[in-house]
Amino acid sequence: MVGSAIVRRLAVEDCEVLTASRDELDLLDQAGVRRWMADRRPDAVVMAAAKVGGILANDRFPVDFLSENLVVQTNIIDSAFRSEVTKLLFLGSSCIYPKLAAQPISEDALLTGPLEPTNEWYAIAKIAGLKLCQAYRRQYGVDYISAMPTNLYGPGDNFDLNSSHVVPALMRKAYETKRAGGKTMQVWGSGTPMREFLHVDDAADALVYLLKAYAGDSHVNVGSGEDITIAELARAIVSVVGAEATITFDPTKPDGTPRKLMDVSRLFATGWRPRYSLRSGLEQTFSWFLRHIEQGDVRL
Ligand code: GFB
Repeated sequence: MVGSAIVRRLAVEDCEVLTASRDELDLLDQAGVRRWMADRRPDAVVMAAAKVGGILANDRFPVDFLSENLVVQTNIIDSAFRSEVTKLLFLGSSCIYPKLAAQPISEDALLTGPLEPTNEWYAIAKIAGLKLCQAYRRQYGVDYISAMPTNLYGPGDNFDLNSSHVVPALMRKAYETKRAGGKTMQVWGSGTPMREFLHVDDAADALVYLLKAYAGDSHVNVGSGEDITIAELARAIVSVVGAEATITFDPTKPDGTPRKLMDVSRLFATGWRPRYSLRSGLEQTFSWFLRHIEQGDVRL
């Protein structure tokens, strides 16, 4: 989802975009990644590839989230350095911050407290990735930067109910409830956690901006600066989809972090702002979802 959005955004820049599809290159294969990088010799690398998933997948598959991300990111960052890439943008996640960090969470909150247990494996990998970029900068003087996006959603998202994040999951549930003429829609957890959402095309725009304009040691938060409860999000999605469903809550599923609103003042100080409101972003995503169900590339 993020890689495709960055490719769409880079289409209007004066650059040639090199991509590596899953069939073409296994990012877990160190020799393959080194070969790819040495053959292509890019001027800059954006590292959007990662093993990602929603709260349940993170909780159930800790080895995959920790180990695959450590291997993939180390392969790419190390190969980029060996091929004399001087600019690299590493993408992390807002879950790198302590579970109970003061809100909004500034970049300085990193490593000041214990992580949220459902996704600490993924968070540890992402912290290692941003530290590796800092280490390369410190030891070799290369301009490797990191951005920490908030919860992203949009075209190209994963709509599988067991592994997806909350926005695509609830969009699919609302759509299926409406289609079946159902009257209730189930939301995991208590509905009280708060989350900050950013449309992936806004995220891509911010990331390309950072790639062009930012060259600092610290990672930079990328978000919308606003958050809502999961119950409010569920109501917004039900309304966008046009389902007439009452929301019920499943307390057997985890809530995760109670709140993770990021302090985006560093990014906003540059003048950058998202273009989508949450409502317009959900509407855009839902029309993409409907189009792609028709085309058969989103399967329910
Ligand atoms: O999006 P989500 O899976 O990830 O869940 P996190 C956000 C909140 O939505 C949690 C609730 O409180 C979930 O319990 N939720 C309600 C649901 N209904 C659903 C549903 O049907 N599906 C899902 N998936 N959630 C992830 C991390 O945390 O955020 C990753 O696990 C990553 O590591 C990502 O950092 C950005 O926001 O809790």
